[in-house]
Amino acid sequence: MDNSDLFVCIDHVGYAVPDLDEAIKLHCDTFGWRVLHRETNEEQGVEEAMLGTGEQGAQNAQIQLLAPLNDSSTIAKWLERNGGRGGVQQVAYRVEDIDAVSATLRERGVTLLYDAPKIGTGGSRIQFAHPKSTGGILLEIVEPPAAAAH
Ligand code: CMX
Repeated sequence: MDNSDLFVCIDHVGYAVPDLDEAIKLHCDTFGWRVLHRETNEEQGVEEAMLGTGEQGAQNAQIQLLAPLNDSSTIAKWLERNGGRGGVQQVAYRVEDIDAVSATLRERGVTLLYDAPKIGTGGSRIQFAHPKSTGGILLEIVEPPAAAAH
């Protein structure tokens, strides 16, 4: 796969937050984002909201607010490690073909967390690269559902 075919754009930046409603209020009332989508993802252990700007909504880069569903959530662990305060937990790159991109990254020595993509926000397909193989950033790779990609 050529480098120019790997990533489409930054899909979203994920913020770990202790309280989803409080975070929504801050980012919408103060910074002018709006909620595009809200859901609970039991498998990922998160309650989340995707925020967007402008008329284009999900076609623009988004912010993902991630609150822990329970104490064993990845987000609970992240918050604990960071003194209970919120912050940037991940950056997500949008791709058109997550299977091809995952194969290319594996060939290049990147450690991906899952054998096969899992289901993320709004039915997207997601994979993560471990921060130890990305220079310290938890990198999500996201293939949006077909209708949202175009
Ligand atoms: N960003 C950067 N570094 C991180 C990190 C993050 N979000 N989370 C952990 N790390 C670092 C730790 O600081 C630690 O570094 P040191 O060893 O230098 O201290 C190291 O990674 C720990 O790695 P680990 O023991 O393998 O794993 P953890 O239990 O800390 O979990 C990770 C890390 C990436 C495996 C876990 O967060 C994970 O599985 N993430 C993917 C799933 C996820 O984030 N789900 C929630 C979002 C869902 C969604 O986006 O839809």
